[in-house]
Amino acid sequence: AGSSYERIHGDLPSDPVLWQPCTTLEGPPLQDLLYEMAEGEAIAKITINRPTRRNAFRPQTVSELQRVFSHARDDSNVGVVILTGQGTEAFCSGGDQAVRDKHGYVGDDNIGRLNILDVQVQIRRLPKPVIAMVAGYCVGGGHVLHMVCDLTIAADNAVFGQTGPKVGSFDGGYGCSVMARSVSYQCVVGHSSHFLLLRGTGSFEGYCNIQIGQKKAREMWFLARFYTAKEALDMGLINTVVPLAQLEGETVRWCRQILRNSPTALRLLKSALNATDDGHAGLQEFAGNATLLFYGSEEAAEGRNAYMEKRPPDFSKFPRLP
Ligand code: S0N
Repeated sequence: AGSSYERIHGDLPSDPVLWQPCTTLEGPPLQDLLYEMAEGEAIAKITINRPTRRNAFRPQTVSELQRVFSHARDDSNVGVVILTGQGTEAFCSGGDQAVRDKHGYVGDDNIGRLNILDVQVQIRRLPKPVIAMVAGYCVGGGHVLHMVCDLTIAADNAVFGQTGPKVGSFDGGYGCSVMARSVSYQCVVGHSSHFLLLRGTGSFEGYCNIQIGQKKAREMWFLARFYTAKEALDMGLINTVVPLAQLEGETVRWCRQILRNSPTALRLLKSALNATDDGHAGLQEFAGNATLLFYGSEEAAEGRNAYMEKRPPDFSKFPRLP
């Protein structure tokens, strides 16, 4: 029984993952993060490890996030990345207010920085799916981090919200724009059925997200209320809610399903979904992928070979497709 897709691909294994510390990350040992790889599977897991501060990020945390996301991008053994927080109390509570001064968050070098914004861009542009695995509080700059991830899987104890106006901060970048453009639940269902056509076929079709959640975004920022996981799901802020005990198992199942699919199709879909909102930067990202694919063609090779062989290129055999 089951669909032909299921007959071809079989069931998703529900075996537990064996996490191993990443051994190929260069540089000093991580202080604020755990960075692990699933044994035998192309899944990386990044855990913000400051549970006594509800996994708030300080400059050290941000600098380590930059290092591990960069590693995950470059490592061809990684196909999907999970971002999470240590423990069940919090995914992340945003910037560490204890080290915030008038120039931003101050680290050991005494320089104020707002470089969590660079991490947001890294996640947005990472050419592999990034999944936020959320238990507990996901608030402030931590809430923005889950929003810039491609998917969010929440435990039933998760709490979502922006605190900025209560604590004298705000994120007017992705913190507003991505939130306001969050897809409604109805629209997500539409997209899922679209994905049924795409999965495993090695093809992709770019499409854009047109649902604007301006009213809810303004409510979330202006009132700075907290929302349950169920409310966040109904708003279209997250993808699914599962019992806390099943959070990692379900997240890994999603990862395994993603990993069965064409990495190039996933890469192009992510950049297509970004492009509609990201203006020049989105076009640049999407066009970079077009160039990457073109470099793999005989037509592009003819141009390069002709240059290297100091002869005129012969593009006559390449079709001018309709
Ligand atoms: C998360 C909350 C709701 C949890 O409540 P709970 O479970 O009752 O625990 P607490 O007792 O409150 O907390 C336990 C201990 O952890 C400390 N702590 C928690 N969060 C933080 C934090 N963000 N910074 C520093 N410490 C934190 C508590 O102080 C407590 O410590 P002890 O035991 O010593 O008392 C609750 O904790 C809460 O509301 N936390 C604050 C959430 C918050 O307001 N976060 C900051 C929001 N702002 C940002 O994130 C900045 C945005 C940003 O990053 C940005 C945006 C755009 C451009 C640039 C930037 C940038 O700033 O870089």
